[in-house]
Formats: sequence, C-alpha cells, structure tokens
Amino acid sequence: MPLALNTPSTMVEDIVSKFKQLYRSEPIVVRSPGRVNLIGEHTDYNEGFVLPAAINKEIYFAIAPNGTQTMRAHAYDLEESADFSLENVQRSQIGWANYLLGVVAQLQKAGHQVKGFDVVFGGNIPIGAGLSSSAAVECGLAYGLDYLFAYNIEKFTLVKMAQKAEHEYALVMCGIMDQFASMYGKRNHVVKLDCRSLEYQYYPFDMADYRIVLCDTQVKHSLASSEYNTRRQECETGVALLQKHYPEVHSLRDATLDMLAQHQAEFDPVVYRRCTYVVQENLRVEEACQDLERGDMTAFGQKMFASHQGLQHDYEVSCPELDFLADLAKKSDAVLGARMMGGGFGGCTINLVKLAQLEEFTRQMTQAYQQQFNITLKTYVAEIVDGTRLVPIDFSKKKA
Ligand code: GAF
Repeated sequence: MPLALNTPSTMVEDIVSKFKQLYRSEPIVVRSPGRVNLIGEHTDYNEGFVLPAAINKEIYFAIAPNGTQTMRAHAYDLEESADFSLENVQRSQIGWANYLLGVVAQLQKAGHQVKGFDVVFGGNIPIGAGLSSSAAVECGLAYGLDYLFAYNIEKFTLVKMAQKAEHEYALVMCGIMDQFASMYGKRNHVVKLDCRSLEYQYYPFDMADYRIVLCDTQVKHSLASSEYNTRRQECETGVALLQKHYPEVHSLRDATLDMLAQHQAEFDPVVYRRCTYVVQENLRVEEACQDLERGDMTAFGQKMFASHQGLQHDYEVSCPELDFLADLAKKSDAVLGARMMGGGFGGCTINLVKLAQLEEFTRQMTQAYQQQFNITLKTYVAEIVDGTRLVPIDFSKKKA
C-alpha cells in the first residue's frame, strides 16, 4: 500500500483540511493502526496462535456521505484522486483504490446499502515494511462506513470483511492476524489470538525498562507474495499427509512434533521442515505467554531468537538483510530478543531492547547495516496503542 510518511501531530488536521478543500463538507475522522507481531509467525493461516499489538503508525480517514452513488476518494500521500461508481463495484487498475473498493464490495455482499461517500486517507505507516498498512486501510474504511451509515456490524465481522477485501481485491491470501490486530489493539497490551476459535486474551506488555524497536531493512524482495502462497500450500500438503494417519488433524494446529517424527519418511523433506516450524512456533507462542505472565522477559526474548532461526532455516522466508540484523541483535547485550516479522523476504525485524541502551543499539545497528549493504537503516520505536477508533474532532477550532 503506497503511502508516504507524515508527522502524526499534523496528520489529522492536514487530512481534514484537504477533505474540506476537495469536498466542502464536514467529515468524521477514523484512526486505524498498523501492527507488530511479537511472536507466532505464519501460524495464523494454520489456525494457530499469534501475539500481535497495534502500534503508533497509523492511517487517518476523513469520510462523509455525499448524497450520490459514487465513492470519491483521495489518497493524501500520493496526491491522487479517483471516483468510482458504487453500482457494480469491481477491482481497479489503481492499486490503492482496491483496498477501499474491496471493503465496499464486502459490505454490499453482506446486504448493506453503501450510499455515496467522500474519503481522504493518509498516514505514516512505512510502505512494504511489513507493518500492515493495507490492513489498516481496510479496517479504517470498514469501521468508518459502519459508523457513517449505522450498519451496526459486529467488530469481528468487520475484521473478516477487511480480510476478505485483501483476498479478493488485493489478491493476497493473508490470514486474519493483521486485520484483527488493527481493529482489536489495546494500549500497552499484546493480544494472544487463537486463529481457530478466534478467542483472544490481552496481556499487559510492560514497557518500563524495554522498547520495541523495528529495524526496517528497506528491502522487499519480489518473491514475497508468491512464496507466501507456496508456504500455505506446503502446510496444506503436510496436513493432507498427516490426516491419513490422524483423521483428527484438520490443520497444523492439531499436529504434534511426535506425529511428524513418526511419519517423517513419508514427507517431502521441505514440507517436513515447514510443518515442523509451524508446530514449534505454535508451542513457542503458548510458552511466550507464560513468560509474560511470569514477567520473564529474558525467556520471552529467547523465544523470539528461536522463532527467527525457524523462519530462516526451516520455513525459509527470511533474506540476507533480515538475517544480518537478527544475528547482530543477538550478539548485542542491549537486546533481549529479535526476529524477522510478518510475511518475510524483507520488511522489518522486531527487537526487544533495553531502554537504557536504546541509543547505543540504534547507532550500532545503523552503522553496521550501512557498512554491509550500503543502505541507511530506518528504525522506529513502536508504542502500543488502541485499535481502530473514531477521532473526536472539534470543528469549531478548525480552519476552513
Ligand atoms: C502477513 C499476513 F498478512 C498475515 O496474515 C500473516 O500470515 C503474516 O504474514 C505471517 O505471520 O502479514
């Protein structure tokens, strides 16, 4: 989702004044965040566990009804506008518009009447960094239209609609984690989601002595989406094989390391490694949550390192840039845990860093990355924030 950076303090004002300038009415404003994932990677589509949180990298929407049958949309950071009829909604050639149209299509499929509306959206979620800017856009619009047209749709249904929008209009067969985290984020908490039952539990995430630091490789290898879909297929192949012996296995969530080991000879070695990783990662999420309950951040961090090892060697979704950063972080005594985050093949590593050594860490990582790849590393200190919400706006104070 191609959006440029912007500073949070002026973002709402800028977007609202652009809206007024373009559409001459008073909008509602919605804020929708990107996400981090502490642990539990590539487990969501295997009906396993994830541990994400919404962060202070966000997309803002200004939206108002326009009394027509048209969506008039403006992508603030790209300075691009486009109008779309809401009769017979289809995928567009305009990439950014598909995230909006996908949501509209889902609402219509569910039988909701989507009347004409105007929308300006923009934000500060870095693009291609694996922080789920597309989920933020989908969730923000779904939430905004639900409010505007008083559909009264359950928040969870909005999450599913946002995910379907991604499948059908962005053509990425993602799991549910990103949209869930964007919508259900809770300030200073991580959320453990069971991606099968969709039950969830918040865990306080103590940031007194630590910071979540994202190191953005600035690369996105072209393999990313094709390999994502291949991994999904490999997992399904593994499940089909296990099912012959264990009919109770419906997804890798139900598999154990023992089951895999018993039948290793029947597996293609690559599929075997993929399945092993997923089963181990699921166990790690459970154990990491116990670490959080005990306040044992050292043990928690160790699981992040182990997760990276699995993603690098068994699931093979990492890349040299991510491996370099994860290895370097592992050697630093400023870091409790680090790993690649999200789909892989680029984007960010997530690092749990001691607050007292934050500057030193950032300096060391930036220097080393520059030397190795001749790329200026970007680092973000993530704060954990609430999920998608309305932003109260006092129009009496706003410039026209
Ligand atoms: C991407 C997907 F969108 C998520 O659903 C998830 O599978 C993640 O990759 C890997 O954990 O962000």
